Amino acid sequence: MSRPAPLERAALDAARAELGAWTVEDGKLHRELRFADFSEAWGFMTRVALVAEQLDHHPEWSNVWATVVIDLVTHDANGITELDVAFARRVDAIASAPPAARPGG
Ligand code: H2B
Repeated sequence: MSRPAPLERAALDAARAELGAWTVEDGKLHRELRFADFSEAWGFMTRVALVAEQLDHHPEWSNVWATVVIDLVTHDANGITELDVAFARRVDAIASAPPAARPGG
């Protein structure tokens, strides 16, 4: 599949204005999310992982208990592309959805 080119400065500024929870760190879209506990953080990551497979676009991310840190960059393009912006929108939608019910909880 062909990959888009890195965003021009104006397009990147527009994306940052739209994606209020994200910053640009080290040439990557960056967001840190804090959940109530590990279970909610992991549930979120599971949903995001399914999107990553669906889009064939994968985050650099880490999890420490209730915190998830995400960095988005298109490795094939060596920069931030429309794919990263689209992925960030999906992350935001998942993050703002109510957490799933827990068995026994
Ligand atoms: N994810 C990200 N973030 N950047 C890529 O360049 C990328 C990817 N490339 N996921 C994909 C997989 C590529 O390796 C496969 C072969 O399509």
